[in-house]
Amino acid sequence: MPTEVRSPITGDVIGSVSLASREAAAESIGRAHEAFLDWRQVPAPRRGELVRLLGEELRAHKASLAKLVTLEAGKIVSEGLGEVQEMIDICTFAAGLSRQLCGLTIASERPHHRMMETWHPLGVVGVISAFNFPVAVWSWNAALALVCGNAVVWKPSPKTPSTALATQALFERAAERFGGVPAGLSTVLVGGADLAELLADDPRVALLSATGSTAMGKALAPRVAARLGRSLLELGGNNAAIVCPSADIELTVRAVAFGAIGTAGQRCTTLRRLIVHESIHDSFVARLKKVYGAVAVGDPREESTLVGPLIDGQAFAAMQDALAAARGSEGVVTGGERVMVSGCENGYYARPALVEMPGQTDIVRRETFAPILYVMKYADFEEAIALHNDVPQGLSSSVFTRDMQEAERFLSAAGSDCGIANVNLGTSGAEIGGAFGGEKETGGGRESGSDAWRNYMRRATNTINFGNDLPLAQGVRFDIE
Ligand code: UN1
Repeated sequence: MPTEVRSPITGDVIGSVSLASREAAAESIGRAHEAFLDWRQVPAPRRGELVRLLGEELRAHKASLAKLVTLEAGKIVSEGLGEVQEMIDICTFAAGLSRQLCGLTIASERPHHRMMETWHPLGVVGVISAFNFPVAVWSWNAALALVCGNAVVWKPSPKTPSTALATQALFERAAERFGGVPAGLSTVLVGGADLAELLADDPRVALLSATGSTAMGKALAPRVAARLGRSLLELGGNNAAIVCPSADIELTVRAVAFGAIGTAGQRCTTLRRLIVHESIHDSFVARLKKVYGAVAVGDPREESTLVGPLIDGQAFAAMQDALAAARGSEGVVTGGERVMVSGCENGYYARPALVEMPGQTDIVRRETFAPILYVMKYADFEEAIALHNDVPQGLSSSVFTRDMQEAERFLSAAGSDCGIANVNLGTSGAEIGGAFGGEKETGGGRESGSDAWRNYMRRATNTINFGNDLPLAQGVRFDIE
């Protein structure tokens, strides 16, 4: 069944793609499982070679894939390129990692015994990704999953299927150059929630890695759990920054602008709450208002544009609802109105909104996937941290300060409760080298760098006896003679 693809830039239909039926999806999972059975026996560094080749294809086609990201997700040119760069970076990382999938060697309490850990491939990895990072999120999962010896079945957002199909085509080129890649090692299934549920329910999907809203995670995770499968969740954020009296104001303004306005507020790491010390609050807000009033909203293909469109009319309506709720709780809203862009009249463009809030009301505690920044005041640093943590989500966070004590307190066990905590930089735009993800309703998953690869493997503990006796652990005696 074909479905229309629209560009958020103009709201126009730019193509159509076929939706995968449930039967076809189940068949793809089956083929992926068959592919896994072969792929797991290919030496990991050789698997890394496939991912290195994928990185080469991405490098060669960076500009055109980025253009497609711009067209389909509405990202500005530089952010579209940045998204593909993240893909290239994770391929480089994963190719190196393919020679470092190592476990521990552990001292045994028994004489002439040795213990060690071996990491084995896991199985089929299901990847569900969102419209806002239509291809990078797949690559964080797929690059690691593939070097770890797994097969990948990808259900991209139905709002951005073309970028997924283009990425799959690049994968196939890399596979062809590699030679002998088992059929079905990586597949794309275009479809909606029914296919996500199918991936969640199928016991052949060893790991389901899902990126998107908390509501989506809450719907899928229990299904995976019901079959005692594994899930890796990267869900909603409600990221905040604390701006302290000693902060470098110019640096902070730039960081806040990129964090809150960049990607039209449609990153899971977007800065959504700002907690500013009362002594600098008014001057800081005045400075921000100037930026908000001047920032270029428009066609993301134009070099001067910094804020492109929202993904669709629904996103714009959700933004307006949130602003109405904020006004209803005595919030003072600057911006937030629709911007009509010539030639793009059916696109939904909005001026980013700055909302001065008297406190952290219900609407502030919710994630609205739009460029809305709620600003609140604080007097005492501990109070700021409490406010910071008093939301259901726990993805990314920042403190802006030159005071070492404040910085360290923010990073300490009693500080930010997020998976990402930064000092003097924004909440968004993380590098692939670190583990990416967050706590609480963000879902607890970690993707991308550091040791996130372990999510994509199963651990075996091995004990080897190289002696002639059979000593038992814990000194247990069991003499049968
Ligand atoms: C997302 O929005 O789903 O840290 C991920 C960032 C990007 C990833 C965002 N590297 O903003």
